[in-house]
Amino acid sequence: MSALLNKSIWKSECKFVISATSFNQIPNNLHVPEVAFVGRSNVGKSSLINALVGKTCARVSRQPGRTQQINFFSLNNKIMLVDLPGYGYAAVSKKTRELWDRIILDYLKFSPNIKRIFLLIDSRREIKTFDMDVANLLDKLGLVYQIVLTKIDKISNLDEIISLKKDFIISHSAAYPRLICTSSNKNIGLNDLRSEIELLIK
Ligand SMILES: Nc1nc2c(ncn2[C@@H]2O[C@H](COP(=O)(O)OP(=O)(O)OP(=O)(O)O)[C@@H](O)[C@H]2O)c(=O)[nH]1
Ligand SMILES: [Mg+2]
Repeated sequence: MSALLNKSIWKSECKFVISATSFNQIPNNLHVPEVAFVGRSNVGKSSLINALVGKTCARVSRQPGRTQQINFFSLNNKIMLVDLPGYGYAAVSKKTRELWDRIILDYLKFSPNIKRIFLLIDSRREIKTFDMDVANLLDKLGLVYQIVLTKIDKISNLDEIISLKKDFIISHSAAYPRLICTSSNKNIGLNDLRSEIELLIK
């Protein structure tokens, strides 16, 4: 069930603000609440941002490893949607993987404006070691994250999957209790996610 949506935010233009390949390239004067989309390569982070704003802001690809920087997109200067590179993509060099992991971790640890982290999990896949590592780190840092299932148009056993993911949520102290199930392709769960984001805007 979604709360009332403040449609004006979602009707406003989604503006690309900046792309950063390291934490110190991120300007420290943004002062807008941020929501970050984190997850394995190819899980659907960029697609979900595009679906939320109703246009192609973020680059999407069938090949994992599409997003290679942190990209900031602003909605009416009220909220920043932050698209991160994916983790766990084996087909890039160790050096590149380490670079992406570093920028993801630095951003999560040091960004002052993060209001919520959406930890995306492909509904067809189990929660993997990398996801666990991120969740454990966020628990340790006390940063609230919310599990978002992606690509639910691809599955037929949603109830079973929800129940497994709920066990994961219960066992993680910083995991926000509400699970959101989405499909960017079929526009499922987008209003649920939009209303969560709206609650974070002052
Ligand atoms: N069926 C289906 N496919 C999706 C959905 N969301 C994304 N995809 C597909 O999954 C692939 C990866 O999507 P991206 O949005 O680029 O994934 P990403 O997490 O940003 O990937 P990286 O930038 O490489 O980390 C693309 O081929 C998308 O079309 C969805 O809801 N349903
Ligand atoms: Mg991407």
